[in-house]
Amino acid sequence: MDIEDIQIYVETPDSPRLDPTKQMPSWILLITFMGTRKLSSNHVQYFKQLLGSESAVIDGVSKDASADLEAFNCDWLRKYRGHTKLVLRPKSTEEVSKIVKYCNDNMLAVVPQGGNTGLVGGSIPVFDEIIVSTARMNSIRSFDEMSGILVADAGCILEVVDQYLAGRSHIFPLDLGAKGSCHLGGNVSTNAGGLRLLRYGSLHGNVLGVEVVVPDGTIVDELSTLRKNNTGYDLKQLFIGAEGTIGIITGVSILCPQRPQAVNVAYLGLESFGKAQLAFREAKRHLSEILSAFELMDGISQELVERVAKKKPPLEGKHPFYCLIETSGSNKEHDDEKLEKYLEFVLSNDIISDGVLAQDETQVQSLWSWREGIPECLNHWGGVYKYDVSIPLPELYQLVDDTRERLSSAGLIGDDESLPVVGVVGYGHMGDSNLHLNVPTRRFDRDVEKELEPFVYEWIQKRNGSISAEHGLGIAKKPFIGYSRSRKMLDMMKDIKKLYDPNGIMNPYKYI
Ligand code: FAD
Ligand code: 2HG
Ligand code: ZN
Repeated sequence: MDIEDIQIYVETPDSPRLDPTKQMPSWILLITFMGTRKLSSNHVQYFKQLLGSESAVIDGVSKDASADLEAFNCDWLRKYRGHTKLVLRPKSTEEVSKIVKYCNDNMLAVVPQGGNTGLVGGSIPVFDEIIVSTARMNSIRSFDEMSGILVADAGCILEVVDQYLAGRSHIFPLDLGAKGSCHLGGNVSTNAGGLRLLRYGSLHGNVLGVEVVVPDGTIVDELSTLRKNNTGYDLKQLFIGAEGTIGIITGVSILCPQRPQAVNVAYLGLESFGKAQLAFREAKRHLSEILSAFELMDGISQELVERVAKKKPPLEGKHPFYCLIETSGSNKEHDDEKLEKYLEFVLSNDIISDGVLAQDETQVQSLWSWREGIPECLNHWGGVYKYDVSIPLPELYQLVDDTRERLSSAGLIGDDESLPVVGVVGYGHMGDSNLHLNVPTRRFDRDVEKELEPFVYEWIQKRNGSISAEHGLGIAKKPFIGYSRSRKMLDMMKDIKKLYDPNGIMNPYKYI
């Protein structure tokens, strides 16, 4: 895309609102002008004194620190680039509070950043906003083995916490491919869904409390460890999925289930999406309480993983669709028997064409890698257009077929290096009716984008689906929220933002 193709629309409090449900070029950059100020060396001096240690401040204002700032200014998809000149890495909630208060008093814009694995550009500054990273706030505060309630700093890495819990026979109720880097605060702020939502439910149910620094610097300590508390509005829910727009989460309290003693994984080959739906229906019937994941991968997703990761596929032949089923329970014999009966049933009734069952932990991990490894493998070429949608199950895959048809008719897909699109791929959390439509490309390309948007969003709107099932809005989906939410809901969201962040310093230009 050329720079002159980018249309910048500056949204001020008085300007007419763009209607995202009307056809609008997606390369428009929507900027809400908040009137925040520019960073000076005096400001940096204040933060250095406040945080003391050298490693707590990456200062690109008084010197060239571009190499150190690079990882904070660029997202996982290599699609969004910020221009921050200052990264602050506080160690405590009190430090976060003082930073935020100072920023609010001085009208300095802030972007909270956890593991920077978000997929909608939410963790990257649009201009030179200050990044407040939670990386040094990484202590587990308490864990009660009786109730399974964990209280931890927002900067704890998900996988580290899960390992801690494994040593205490518990499991974190969220698991996702980015677990080695993402932070609990980022997980809660994006209301991440992940691979086992089917079993453990959403963070809206599992998070019991949050500690948050709101934009005026006040520390709101709502780190409840109660499962039940019906005393008034449940305000913590506002911060779950708020993507850093009304405060910085500094601590979370969360209910963690007992770790299952028996885990089985099966990887199935199927001839159609219709059969995948039957396999899912039968999985619920045969496996009911032990079913912990039901994931869908189409044939092309697995071919691309094979091509990029250069490994031998789990099944001999090629199949149009694959499903990964996981069971988690407390009695190996009982679970094995149930799963074997299920596999017998789906094979003998021609629902699946082939299947393999993991025999040990290494094979469990290996089968999961064919599902979890998809996003990384698709990132192998120039870039990926990503749509994370929720639509009723019967039509879930139709979106992939229709998108493929559209891009083929436009002559944009192929093995020829001159064509932009490598393929149109569908996979996701079938058990939650959540599809990931991914279009890996050799380069971000305006012709591809014109075919995809608003086509995909209109397709979803017609089916009353959601344009963002689990990844959030960030900057990528902000202009399109109107496809899934009514004007009234948008107005109420804007009222909340104005109420808690009247100066507009928290993660500006994004979300709503
Ligand atoms: P970041 O990327 O740093 O930030 C995400 C957003 O939250 C930003 O808007 C940021 O400003 C805000 N934020 C971060 N920390 C805080 C805080 N402490 N307080 C307030 N706001 C904060 N997502 C899913 O839902 N399901 C998946 O299965 C899934 N799989 C993934 C697999 C891969 C390989 C990758 C790269 C990403 C995946 N994601 C998935 C997306 C991403 O990992 C999640 O959204 C994750 O929860 C983000 O956590 P983070 O710490 O990296 O947050
Ligand atoms: C997953 O389920 C993640 O693997 C990432 O949500 C999906 O990259 C994507 O589109
Ligand atoms: Zn996902």
